[in-house]
Amino acid sequence: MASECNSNTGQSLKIKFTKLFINGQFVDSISGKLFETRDPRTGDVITKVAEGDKEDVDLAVKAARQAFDHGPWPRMSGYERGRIMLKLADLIEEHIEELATIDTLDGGKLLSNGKQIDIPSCSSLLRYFAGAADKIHGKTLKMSGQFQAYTLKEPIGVVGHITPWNFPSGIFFMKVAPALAAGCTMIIKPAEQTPLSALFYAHLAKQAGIPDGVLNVVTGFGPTAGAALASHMDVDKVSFTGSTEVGRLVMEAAAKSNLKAVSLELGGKSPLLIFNDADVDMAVDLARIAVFFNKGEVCVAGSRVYVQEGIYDDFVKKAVESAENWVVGDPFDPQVHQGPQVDKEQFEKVLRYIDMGKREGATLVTGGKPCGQKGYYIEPTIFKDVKEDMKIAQDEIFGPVMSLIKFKTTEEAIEKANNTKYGLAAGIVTNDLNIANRVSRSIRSGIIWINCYLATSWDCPFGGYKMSGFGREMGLQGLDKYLQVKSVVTPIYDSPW
Ligand code: TXE
Repeated sequence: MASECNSNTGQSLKIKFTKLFINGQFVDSISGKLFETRDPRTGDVITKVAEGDKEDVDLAVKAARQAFDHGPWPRMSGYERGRIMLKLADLIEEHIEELATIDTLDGGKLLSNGKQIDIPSCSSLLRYFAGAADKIHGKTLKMSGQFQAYTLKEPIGVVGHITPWNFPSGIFFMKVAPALAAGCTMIIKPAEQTPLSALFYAHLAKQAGIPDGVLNVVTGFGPTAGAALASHMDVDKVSFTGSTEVGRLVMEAAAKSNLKAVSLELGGKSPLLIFNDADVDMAVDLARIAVFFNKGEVCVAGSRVYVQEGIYDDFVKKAVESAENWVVGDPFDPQVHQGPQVDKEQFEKVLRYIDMGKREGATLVTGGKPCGQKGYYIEPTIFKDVKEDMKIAQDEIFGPVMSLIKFKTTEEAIEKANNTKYGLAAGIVTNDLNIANRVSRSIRSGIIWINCYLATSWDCPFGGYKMSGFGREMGLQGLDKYLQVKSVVTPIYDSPW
């Protein structure tokens, strides 16, 4: 199936892949059903995509099981797997423009970010884990008594990856790259809002030489296709990124089925703490990126901004000016900083929270309204005088909404920062090394940025504390979660040692 799409700025894109990818082939869903994926700039349908359900997941799992139990992928050397992954990385680089365009059209992400950040990071993730594929080693153990042992690191098996829509490419490879390196086979269920790039990656994986059945993509909805994957008896692990509510369902499904391994990367409400000694202009720039980058649809968004009382008023004034210079518009336009929210549901959710903030008594200092005649655009919004117990200070809004809260002392800042059910990230802006060290050790979250924000890389583990989930992605820890450890024990007689 193919269809033509034109953006406001004239790009023309032919959508090539809209079917499920199972056992190396693009196929219709068993039911023959299709669902629409929409352009968030207008709400118009881009194309229709095959709607996978339980029966399709069964087929994909069967293919992945066969490829794991009898196929070459887990059995070939890590070096050989790495070589094929490097080929896939090269193919992605050859298609940067097209892939970035797909994610912009499907998810409203800035094309410039896609070309410079999202898509290049996919090839980097593949290259990093390709390099690790032939360095997966066990250990030798001198046991007590007359035994010795060695450990084998083996791929965990068939993996189900359930991904969200905010980084359709990056999160796909945060999961797929380490799983491939480990020798796993897999089924990916991309978010229904942004299914298109995942299907393109399936096509490139085949071209790169990844054997049939190793990488399958089942597009469809969460409560059907996603739930079928999480509760499948023949899936050995499920790796999920999405909301905390659905993370709980995925874990329940895993527990109620075959106790498959689970890793969860969930929501956040990350604090950004700005101390009196900070350079206010620099802090404002960081806060703007922390909250408004990718239209606030970022799990680590620093949406609770705590500012120490000495610079609070100055910060508020400059933050408002800075938000008002943040350009909202067509994400294909290189002058634009913020595109539309991903869909109508998220657009309405963000507007509901803005309304709630006003009703709760926070002071709206800028933004607060949709913008444009059509599509899901929202003005960068700032509330000041936010109180800890307000919903806008506690819930993940996942939109361009900054909540400003004043604090007096470092102790108070730490207490407030930890006053959340989440624990994904935090930021600290100060030149005082003692404050930076003390606060970074006191905050319960998986990543702390000091005088920077959103800096991530494939070699830096990423994941949450508390209700932001567990398990780390990226880095060598990201590889470990796709590996099992087996101890092999043997008696040893007459050893001199
Ligand atoms: O997420 P869902 P939604 C947060 C953010 C956002 C909210 C809701 O606050 O506003 O979640 O977004 C699949 N069994 N994050 O509703 O539903 C679904 O098809 C198995 C934070 O889009 O969690 C999709 O592939 N799978 C987050 C994926 O789960 C199910 C990124 C995520 O969708 C399922 C996204 C089920 N029962 C949203 N139900 C982050 N951590 O970055 C749904 N899914």
